[in-house]
Amino acid sequence: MDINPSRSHLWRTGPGGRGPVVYWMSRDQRVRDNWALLHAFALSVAHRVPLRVVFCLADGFLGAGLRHYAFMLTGLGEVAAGCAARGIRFELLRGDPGEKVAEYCREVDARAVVTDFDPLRVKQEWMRRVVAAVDADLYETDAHNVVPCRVASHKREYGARTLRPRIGRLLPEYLEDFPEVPEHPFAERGPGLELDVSTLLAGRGADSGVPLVTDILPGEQAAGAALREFIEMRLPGYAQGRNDPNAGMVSGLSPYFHFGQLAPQRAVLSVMAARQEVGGENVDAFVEEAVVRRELSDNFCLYCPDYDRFEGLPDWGKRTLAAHAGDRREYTYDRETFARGLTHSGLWNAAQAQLRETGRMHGYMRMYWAKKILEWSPDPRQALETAVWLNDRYALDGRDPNGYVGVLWSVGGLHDRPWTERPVYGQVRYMNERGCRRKFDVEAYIRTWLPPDGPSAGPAPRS
Ligand code: FO1
Repeated sequence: MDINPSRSHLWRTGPGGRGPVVYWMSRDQRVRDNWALLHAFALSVAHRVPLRVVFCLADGFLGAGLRHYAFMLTGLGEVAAGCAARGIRFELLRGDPGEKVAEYCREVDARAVVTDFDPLRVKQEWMRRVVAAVDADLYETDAHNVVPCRVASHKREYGARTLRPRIGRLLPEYLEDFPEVPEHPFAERGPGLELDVSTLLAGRGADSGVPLVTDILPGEQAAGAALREFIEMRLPGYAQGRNDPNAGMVSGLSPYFHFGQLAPQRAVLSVMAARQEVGGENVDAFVEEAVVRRELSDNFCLYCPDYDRFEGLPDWGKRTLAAHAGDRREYTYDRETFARGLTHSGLWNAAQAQLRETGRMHGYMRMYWAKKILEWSPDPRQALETAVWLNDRYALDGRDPNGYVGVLWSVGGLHDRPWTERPVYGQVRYMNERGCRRKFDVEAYIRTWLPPDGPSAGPAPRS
């Protein structure tokens, strides 16, 4: 089982102990198609020791709520079973990962440690603390990107235009199929760890304003089924239908990508295999989203620590928004009003209802939704904070590089270019309801998400 070594970054070397190799799972919460797990598996076999998989449950991860933990923990239950079936022990730790994972590695006298790559500040900080505390080799393996983020570019890229050719050149080397994870030769038997999801969730405050998501199933199996369903039903019209929120032509895969229950690389391999049936333009459109756009998001978050703040905007975006910060706003709302969908716009309130009720929103609507927050907030800095807060609170795939970049693109022109100057937006690309009406049946969308007899607004959120 040879894993391309350039998928891993060796953060430290050390003698290591006489215990197992530890894979500290965090972003890529799956057994199959996981380069970090495969790398740890290969290391453990080479050292003739068992493999352990640990996940540390951090309380209050960036404000995540019951909706997110329920989806994630159910998926982890499947990971625990998948590990046990291969003679690999899965352990669930709780608390501050920077401390608990280091403690665990010392307790089991880890031979070496592998963790998966995640560009978010909090994750990089956790990893640095484990690197400092554990005297063993520690590898960070990029299991999320097809072309490893640290290989694709060593600096913040200006946009898709500058990253795309670099990805294109490297794709043939990295877009390979995954080896299966076999039974471990140094298997550890014992009672498989049963994740008691309901007990684990009981500890969290139920949040009336953010209902559980029930219309999609979490976990690796469900993710595989969602991918097959997408390829059969929606990929054939993907390139066209991508901008029609009523057509439902979304891949619907982003929650599975976010929690690592599906590898973007698996999705790309499967979509490319269907090229004959579904047509090249649809495959290319999907690859652009799942590879170029997604890797550009990781690139931005890795090389720009202000990825979720006004400071992270391109200079032209900051300048133009500041120049128009004093423009008169026709409407201004605070974030509770936005959260409850109580603006003057039925279309915007419908989009917020879709996000609040389902934890997902169509890509095209997300752009319109965020841009109106810019237009109807007192100032651009508050607009950005509101959009990030709403997205992290309600979107199943919030707290993700893709989400932060999407918001900064919409509100401040990140990875976009200057457009015709206008009030409030300055040269940030403008979108409005009339543009939506040209693209899709707005009335149908509003009827779907704001049914005349349904509740007009969600309950007041506890901020
Ligand atoms: N990663 C962890 O290692 N431990 C957690 O407890 C954890 C909770 C969590 C809750 C919501 C959410 O959206 C993400 C969460 N993550 C957690 C991180 C997640 O796995 C991804 O790594 C990042 O959010 C995407 O970069």
